[in-house]
Amino acid sequence: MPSDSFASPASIRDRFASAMSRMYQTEVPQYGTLLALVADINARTLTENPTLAARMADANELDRLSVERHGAIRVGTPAELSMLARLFAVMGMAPVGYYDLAAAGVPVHSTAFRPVDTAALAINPFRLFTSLLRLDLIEDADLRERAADILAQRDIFTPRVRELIERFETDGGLAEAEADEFVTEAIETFRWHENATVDYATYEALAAEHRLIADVVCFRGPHINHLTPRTLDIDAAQAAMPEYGITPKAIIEGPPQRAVPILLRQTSFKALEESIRFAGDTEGRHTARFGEIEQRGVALTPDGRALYDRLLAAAQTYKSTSNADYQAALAGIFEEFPDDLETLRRRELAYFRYEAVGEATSDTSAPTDDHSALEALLAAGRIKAHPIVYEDFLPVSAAGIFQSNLGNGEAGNGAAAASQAELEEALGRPVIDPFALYAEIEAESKRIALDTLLGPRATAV
Ligand code: OOG
Ligand code: NI
Repeated sequence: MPSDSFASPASIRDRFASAMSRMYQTEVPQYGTLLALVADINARTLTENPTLAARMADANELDRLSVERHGAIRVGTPAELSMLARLFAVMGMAPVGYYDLAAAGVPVHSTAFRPVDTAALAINPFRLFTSLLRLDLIEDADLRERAADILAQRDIFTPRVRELIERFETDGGLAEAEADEFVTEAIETFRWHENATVDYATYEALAAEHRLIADVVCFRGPHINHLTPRTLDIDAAQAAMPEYGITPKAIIEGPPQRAVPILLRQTSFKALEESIRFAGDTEGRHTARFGEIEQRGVALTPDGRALYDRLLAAAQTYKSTSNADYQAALAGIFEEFPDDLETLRRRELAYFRYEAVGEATSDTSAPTDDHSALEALLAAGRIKAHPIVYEDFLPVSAAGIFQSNLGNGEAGNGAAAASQAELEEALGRPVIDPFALYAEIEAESKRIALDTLLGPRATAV
């Protein structure tokens, strides 16, 4: 089949993201309310802040604002993760980053499946935070085996989605009708089932070890546990939640409010208590599914990230206070972090995408080394620097989100060593280093901008 009759991975991802959103709104009506709240706040923020509206339009970021979402799922076995990696590849999503949550007492390690290049991100940046349960962290050997046996008996994929994934892999793509069918079949994996696969006693035993273990092991599949729209003002969204009948988690995770937002700020509403039917027809309750809001800022370089991690660690002792007190303490501590785009750029604390403005000129006075040429063209307004949006996650924030939905004080086994190699073995490939992706986007945009204005030159940076 000629490749131009294939549906593009980005368009399959786009259809999948909206199908997931529709399914989740039906499953968790409060998520629909959250979407309405975020849409209201974004509209108000853009009206009140025309500079932000203009900057986002200029960077081609307005269109994707309303489709911006991430979700999260948790799987039980390496084989499940391996098949998921193949399923996400159909939609142009690759595993980026490694997150060790065991350090925070959550017995999983994770990666994020997401599109990686600028064009794909601009169409639809949908990503899924995907965690693999670490059964090795269950101390009781009998319970560990029991969990492994239960997981070995389930198949979280429909037979048809397996066929379509194989078709994609052999043919190099899916035709339009197959792509639609793929989306319909793929979302089945993430659907909620109110019937547990185990009896109540087994559920209780696993939940006593860790609530997350029960959530992963006792159901037919990795139900989507939250979806997350992107807000332009998370403080306003957090404050407005009670008015919309939503109870927010205690504090907003991530950096404080700033003139130039960095990385990612997140808050969520508490997981719903849902009724579950256990084998043997016992009825019980389970909390797993919630809603989250994110506000994204500029991606940081390794230097910027080291500064962020140091300042955030200094703020942890204030976390038990109210959100207002915590945010005030955080803002004080983060005064050390430069808060204007130009300083962030010059000190190489954040990543930027460069764009040439206008046509090439035969300006022979242009400096020959790339660095000076770039600075001169920026100063002359002939090149623009757009902050690159952070597309990934933050381990400390993720731990806070997990914990707020598992009941507070769940400690677990914090001592286990991280094992990126194990996760990669299950994935069948290494995870992509997020810093390398941002650095590549920056370097490539710089080269194209300079070539456009000065013609291709011998490149010396
Ligand atoms: C994932 C929690 C992490 C985030 O946005 O940091 C997360 C989970 O609860 O499965 O989604
Ligand atoms: Ni999340």
